[in-house]
Amino acid sequence: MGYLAGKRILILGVASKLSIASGIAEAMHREGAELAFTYQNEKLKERVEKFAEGWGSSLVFPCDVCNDDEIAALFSDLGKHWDGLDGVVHCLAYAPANELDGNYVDVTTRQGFLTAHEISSYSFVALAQAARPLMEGRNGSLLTLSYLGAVRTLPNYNVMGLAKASLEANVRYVAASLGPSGTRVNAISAGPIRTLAASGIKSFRKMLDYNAKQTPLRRNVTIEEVGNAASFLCSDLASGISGEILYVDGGFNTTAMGSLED
Ligand code: NAD
Ligand code: 0WE
Repeated sequence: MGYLAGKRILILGVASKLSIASGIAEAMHREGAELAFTYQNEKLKERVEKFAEGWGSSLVFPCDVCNDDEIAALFSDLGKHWDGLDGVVHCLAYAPANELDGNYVDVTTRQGFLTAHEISSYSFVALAQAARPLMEGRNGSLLTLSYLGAVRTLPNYNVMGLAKASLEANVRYVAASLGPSGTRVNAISAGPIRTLAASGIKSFRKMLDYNAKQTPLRRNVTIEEVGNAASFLCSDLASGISGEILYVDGGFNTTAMGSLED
């Protein structure tokens, strides 16, 4: 029996088979979880429904996290199928493309800053709030995805770095808030992975190559590896872990100079 048998988990952020959310769904399905999914907009609906079917699920709901009504409807509809919820996986982020290309001080705008923080950080506490009634008294957990740009600078990540810093603080505050009712709250800080969100980024290939060379494991991580860590964190095996940022990055964050070889 898998270590997520009997757990009901909602996953937000599947957009393609390359999505980190898809790696998480695959691992959680393997470990016996019952899954539900959301899609951001109508364009993604059928695709997400097809993926969901592959993971044994017909529970697929719309949810653009910018929309309060869609967040409310998501949990009210989910509640018609499930009498409780053991996990929510928040696997989404967005900043307007012009914010992620160029010198930070040159390219940052008020609206870009607000959008990045709204979608990439605020949405996490909004979902925690809306999920609370279904999660009450089940020792469940919330999980989100961060990146090292939250705590170190790198070219072009720009305002997304600030939004991830906010998201990581959000993890700690939501953990403090929901801990007394038994809910754990964590993040995985993943190394760079080629996904749809990454394919829009200039020089991403170069970054992946640099990263692999400078990482203790001398390679990049996969969505399968992130999926396994996510399954662990949402399982009872992680019952003592909350407010944590777990790096799944081959050790990259632990080095100041990874390698002198070229
Ligand atoms: P992805 O493009 O596959 O997924 C991003 C998801 O965000 C998509 O499903 C998209 O629909 C969703 N989204 C964007 N705006 C939304 C909104 N307003 N409402 C609802 N959903 C919205 O890319 P990914 O790389 O799998 O990204 C998932 C998470 O992983 C993000 O938080 C990202 O920051 C994080 N992350 C990615 C990497 C990487 O290198 N790919 C590394 C570390 C962390
Ligand atoms: O968090 C991310 C990517 C998030 C992201 C990606 C896009 C591309 C398309 C947010 N918003 C958008 N907006 C778009 O229009 N990562 C950790 C992957 C990533 O993105 C980078 C990186 C890395 C790594 C951007 C610049 C530099 C490095």
